Amino acid sequence: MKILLVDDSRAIAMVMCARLESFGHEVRHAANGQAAIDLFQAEAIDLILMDIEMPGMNGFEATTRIRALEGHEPWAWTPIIFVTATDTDSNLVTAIEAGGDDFISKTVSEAVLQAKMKAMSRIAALRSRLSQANRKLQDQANRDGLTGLLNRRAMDLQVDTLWEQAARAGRPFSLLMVDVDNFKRYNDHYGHLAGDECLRAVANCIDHCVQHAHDDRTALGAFAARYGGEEFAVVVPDAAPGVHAGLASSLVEAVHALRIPHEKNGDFGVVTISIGGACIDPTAGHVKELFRQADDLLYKAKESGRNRAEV
Ligand code: GH3
Ligand code: MG
Ligand code: MG
Ligand code: MG
Ligand code: MG
Repeated sequence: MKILLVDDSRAIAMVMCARLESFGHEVRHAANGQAAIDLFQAEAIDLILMDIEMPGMNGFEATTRIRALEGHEPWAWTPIIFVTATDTDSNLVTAIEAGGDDFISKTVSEAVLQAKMKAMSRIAALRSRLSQANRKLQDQANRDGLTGLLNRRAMDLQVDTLWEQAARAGRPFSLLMVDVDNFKRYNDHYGHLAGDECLRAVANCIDHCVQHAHDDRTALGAFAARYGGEEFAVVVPDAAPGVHAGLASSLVEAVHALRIPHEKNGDFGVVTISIGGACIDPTAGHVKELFRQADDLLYKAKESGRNRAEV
C-alpha cells in the first residue's frame, strides 16, 4: 500500500516510517494537516495514518476536509487510522465523527500494527475492485452497444454541460445531424446483419474524422454520438461559425469514400450520408432550437438529393 503518514513529530514519523517500510509499504510523510491534504490530492493514497495534535490544522480537521474531497467520487473511501498518545473516549468519538475508521496508540506493538495494516490492505483492494467495476459499468451505460459511440443519454448530458459552458464563455455552439441515406433499402437488400456492419463502419468513419478534425491546428473538442437508429449527432461545442460546415462536408466525403456497396442508393451505388448542421449563439436561443434547425436542414439535404450537407 501507499501510506500517507501524518505527524508533526519528526522523530515519531521516522520510527513509524521505518516500521511500515519494513512491512513492504511505500510511505509518504506530511508534517501537518494542510501538507496531508496536498499530498492526498496529488497522489493515489491507499491508507492514511493520522496524528491528532498538530500545529495549525489538527488531525480531525484534516480528516473532515479529506472526506469532503472524496465526496464527489462514488467509491472513494481512503481508510484513515488515527494514531495518538491519548486514546481517550472523547478523542475516539471525535475521530470517528470526523470520518476516521480506526484508532491506534503511538505505543502500538509491531504485531498489532502489522495486523491492522493487513486488514486495511483488504479494504483497499476491495475498494479498487469496486471502483474499477463502477467505471466499467458507467462506461457501458454511456455507450451504444453496436457502434461503441456515446449513446443518446450520454450525449444529452454532455450537451447540457457544454451548452452552459459555451453560454458563459459567449462562444457559438454547433451541431450536425447525420443520417444514412436509404438505409431501409440497404437492410431490405443486404439483410439486417450486413446493415449492422454497415452502421458500425459508418460510425467508425464519422468518429475518426471528428477526432482528427482540427481548426487551424487546434483540436475541435467535438464528439460523435449515436442519436438513434441510423442517425448520428456530432456536437461541436466551440466552433467559429463556418467550422461546422467544413466538418460536415468532410464527413459526407469520407463516408462516400468508404465505397460500401449499396445498389439501391440511387445513382450513388455506395453508402452515403446526409447532414443538417446548425450553429447558434447559446445566449440567444435554447438548445432545442439548435436541434430543430439541424433537423430542418437535414430534411433539406434529403430533399435536394442526399449525399450532401446543408448548413
Ligand atoms: P432516408 O434516406 O430518407 O433517411 O431513408 P432511410 O431508409 O434511411 O430512412 P428510414 O427512416 O425510412 O429507415 C431507417 C432504417 O434504419 C429503418 C431501420 O430498420 C434501420 N435501422 C435503424 N437502426 C438499425 C440498426 O441498429 N441496425 C440495422 N441493421 N438497421 C437499423
Ligand atoms: Mg502531534
Ligand atoms: Mg433516419
Ligand atoms: Mg427517415
Ligand atoms: Mg436514413
